[in-house]
Amino acid sequence: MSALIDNLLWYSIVSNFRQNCLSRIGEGVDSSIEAARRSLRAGQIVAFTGAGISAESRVPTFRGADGLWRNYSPESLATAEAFTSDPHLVWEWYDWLRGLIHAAQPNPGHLALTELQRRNPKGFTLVTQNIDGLHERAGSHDVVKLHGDIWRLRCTTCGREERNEQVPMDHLPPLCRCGGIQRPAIVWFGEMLPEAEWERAVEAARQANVLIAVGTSALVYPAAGLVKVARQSGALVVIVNPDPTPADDLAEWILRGPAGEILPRLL
Ligand code: BJW
Repeated sequence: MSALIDNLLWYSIVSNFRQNCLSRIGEGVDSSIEAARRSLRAGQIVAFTGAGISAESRVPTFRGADGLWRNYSPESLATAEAFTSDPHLVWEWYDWLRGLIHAAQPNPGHLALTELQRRNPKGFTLVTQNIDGLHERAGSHDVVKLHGDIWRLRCTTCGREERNEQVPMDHLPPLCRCGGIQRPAIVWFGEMLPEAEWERAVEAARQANVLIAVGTSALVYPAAGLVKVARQSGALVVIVNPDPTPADDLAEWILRGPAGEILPRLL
C-alpha cells in the first residue's frame, strides 16, 4: 500500500514538473530568458558546450551541412581507423580545420560565458566538447576539455605530447623528434575520454544547481550523459540551441536561438 502511495506521489510530482516545463517552454523566449537569468544568480553553474557555440565564429559544426570537407563527413575522418589507414588525408582535413579556427574570433556567446565565470569564479565550471580553444581565447580559464585540443599533438610511437600552433603545417603528417607520426591530441570515436577531465565534469554536474547546455546535439556519449547526471542530481537544466535535441526532455527552459544572441541576454 505504501509503495502504491509513493508511486502515486511520484507520478504527481513528475506530471506537475512536466506541466511546468511545457508551460515555461510555451512562455516564449523573452520570459524564459528572464526566468533562466534569475536561476543563474544562485549556486553552482555548469556550462556544457558543443560545436554550436563556435558556429557564429564560422567554425563548422560537426554534424551541420557545413561540416563536409571534400565530400568526407567528419564522422568518417574522426576515427583511429581512418587515421591508421590514411594519416595524410586525416591530417589534411585537420590542417584545413586549424586554418579556419586560427582565422576565427570568439563570438558574444564565448564572451558571455567568460563574463559569467568572472562574476562567479568559484561557482562556475565550463565543460566543453570543443577542440577549438575559442573559450580560452575569449578569456575563460580552467576549461574542462572532454575531447582534447586541436592545438596539441601526440606521438603515436612514444606518446610524447606537445603544443603546435603552426598554420598551415609544413609537413603532413607531422613527425615527432623520435621519428614517429604525430596525431592530434583529441578524442576520436571508440577512444576513452581523458580520465581526470571526465571525473571533473561528472563531479561538477553532480554539484550543479544549474546546467546550461549550449550548442550541442547531445548525441555523443559519454559527454551527452552529463545533462542527465545534473538533472538527476537536482539541477535545473537550460538548453540554448536553435534546433531540438534529445536532451530537451530534461530541460526546464529551452531557449531556441543562436548562442551568440541568447547567452549575452542571460547575463
Ligand atoms: C547552435 C548554433 C548556434 C548550430 N548556437 N547552437 C551508444 C550509446 C553510448 C555510446 C555509444 C553508443 N554507440 C557508440 C557509442 C560511443 C560513441 C558515441 O557516442 N557515438 C554516438 C555518435 C552514438 N562515443 C565514443 O566513442 C566516445 N568514447 C567512448 O564512448 O569510450 C568508451 C568506449 C571505448 C571503446 C569502445 C566503445 C566505447 C568518444 C567520443 C569522442 C567524440 N569525438 C568527437 C570528435 C573530436 C575531434 C574532432 O572534432 O574532430 O567530438 S565526435 C564530435 O561530436 C566531436 C564533438 O565534440 C562531439 C559532439 O558534437 P557537438 O559538439 O554536439 O556538435 P554537433 O555538430 O553534433 O551539434 C551542433 C549543435 O549546435 C546542433 O544541435 C545545432 O543545432 C547547434 N547549433 N548553430 C547554438 N549558433
